[in-house]
Amino acid sequence: MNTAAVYHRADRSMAYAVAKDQMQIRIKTAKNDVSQVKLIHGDPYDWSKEKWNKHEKSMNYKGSDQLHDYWEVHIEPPYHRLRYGFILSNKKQTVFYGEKSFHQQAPEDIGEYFCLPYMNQSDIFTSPKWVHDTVWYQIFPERFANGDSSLNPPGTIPWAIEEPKRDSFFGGDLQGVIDHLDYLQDLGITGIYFTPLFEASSNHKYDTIDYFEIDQHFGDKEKLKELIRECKKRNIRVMLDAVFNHSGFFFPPFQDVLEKGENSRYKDWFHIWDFPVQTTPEPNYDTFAFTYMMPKLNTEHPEVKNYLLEAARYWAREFEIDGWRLDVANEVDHAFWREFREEVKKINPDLYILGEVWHDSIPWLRGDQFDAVMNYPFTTNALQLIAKRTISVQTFIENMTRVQYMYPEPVNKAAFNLIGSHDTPRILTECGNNQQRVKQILTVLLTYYGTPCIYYGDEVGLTGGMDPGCRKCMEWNEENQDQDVLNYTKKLISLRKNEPLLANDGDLSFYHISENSLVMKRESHDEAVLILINLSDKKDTLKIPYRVNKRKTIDLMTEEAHKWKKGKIKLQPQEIKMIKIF
Ligand code: ARE
Repeated sequence: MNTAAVYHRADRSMAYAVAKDQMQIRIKTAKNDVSQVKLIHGDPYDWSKEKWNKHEKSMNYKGSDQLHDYWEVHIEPPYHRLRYGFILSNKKQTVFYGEKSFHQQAPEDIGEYFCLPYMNQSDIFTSPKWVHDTVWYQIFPERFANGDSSLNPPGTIPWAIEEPKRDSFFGGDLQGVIDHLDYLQDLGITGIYFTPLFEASSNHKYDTIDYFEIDQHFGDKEKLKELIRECKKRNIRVMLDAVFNHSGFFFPPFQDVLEKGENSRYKDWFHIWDFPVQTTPEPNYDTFAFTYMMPKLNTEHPEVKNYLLEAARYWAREFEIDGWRLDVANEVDHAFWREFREEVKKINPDLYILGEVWHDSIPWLRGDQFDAVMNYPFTTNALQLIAKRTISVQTFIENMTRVQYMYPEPVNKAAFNLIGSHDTPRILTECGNNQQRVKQILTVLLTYYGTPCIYYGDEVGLTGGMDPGCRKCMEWNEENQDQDVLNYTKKLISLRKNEPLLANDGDLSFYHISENSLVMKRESHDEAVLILINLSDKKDTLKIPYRVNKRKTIDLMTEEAHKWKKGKIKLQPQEIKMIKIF
């Protein structure tokens, strides 16, 4: 047995409470090495002089990535505490694996076992329940709709008459969003994520000048209140974008430092290397990336922290927003985010805290900082398999399984899944203008667990490369909209809303039974939905290893009974099927 590949740690990703009396324990072993894993567990205080009163429970094989098999088990320790170890077996040997080492058999010394000392309610990772049922729509306000031309910035270009450049303005504003809320309600989305709305000089507003003011070209606070009111009428939640890692160049405190240098009362609000401050040939202060126009804020400074936390509280309290998306969240200190969470949850315990982190984000997802992160690993893998065809079905399954087991299940079920954003090329462009591939990738997005987000315009076939290409004006002329993809998107959102298994009631796993077709399974108790996508230009017949005899099955796309032929499903080239078994 490859014991070097066996890994477990009693931390928040492999051993955690999902409820006061429900523990989830995971372990990973070398791929195809171990045939059985048993959890051996007992109460830390329930052992007699002779021997510890131990119990055994088989663990379930859940899936594999390139190197490991993943095993999982739920247990309900009566006294919310636990000592435990693992009995691993394959054809050749059986070993015990505990906190200290391997043994030929389960040791008597309780100190050899992993320990979960007590499951306190406040240590249990929770995210707002409403998020699990939300379908998001991301709006880049400058490009969604121009509802009030009196607000147009100087040099505003007529809507959509040309490709956006880095410094283009087309006059999108909040009134334009209000004017199209019926369109969004008809689409079926139930949450809007706005990129920044606050006063800033650029068209993207990530260069904040005033954290307490709506950008004059988007509208004003009354207009935002009207928008949020109109959204609430339509059961649409609203999430704003907080840019706390850096300010804009024209943020008055930074301007004060530029003017007064070391004599400025704000000199410690930023990471200035030395004075006088210079911006060329390179800035002599920390910035976002290498952009001198975005000086990094010193969020460890009490005045900066209090200023930004007041902004976070203000918009949550006065405008009853439902969520904060946190820009460049991974570069702000953890202490700031812990206090941020405390403060905003005091105002609204159900406020969704979404961090923008493009890499392994477990340091922010232990329950004390973010509720979720933007799931860019999902984005990358979905695009590579379906849009670009640069990875195989097997690699996709292995990559997604790896991501699944990097995080506790409650984290996966609140993950913000996206296939495109204002920072990535448009999915239709990534799919080589292949409409069927867009439908396939939208299917994966809207049947995956977590909370899905559609980037404005993807539903009507907007194209575009990297920023600024991916920020074209929304297409409102129906003749130029891809009505087929629009209707398909509506259908998927409706299916997700009406079939809880497709949202977050069901576990998620993959069947690797074909290299041409992706097969996902959403399952809860004795019901399941199979999502089958034939990625090839050939027919594909799939033998489904799921007990279907004497079960009702329905094709969710056609709403007709599905006739199995000896447990096989035939897919036409590029066909998408969703079969419910109940
Ligand atoms: C734009 C261009 C730049 C150009 C710059 C010049 O994209 O190429 O150099 O203009 O001014 C905002 C604007 C952007 C602007 C940027 C800088 O929206 O249009 O850039 O400001 O002025 C990383 C960060 C991630 C960040 C992305 C952009 O980790 O946090 O880079 N995303 C947020 C917002 C952006 C915003 C900013 C940050 C700044 O969502 O919209 O940009 O507030 C890999 C890496 C990621 C990397 C990702 C994208 O996957 O793992 O870390 O994200 O690529 O590059």
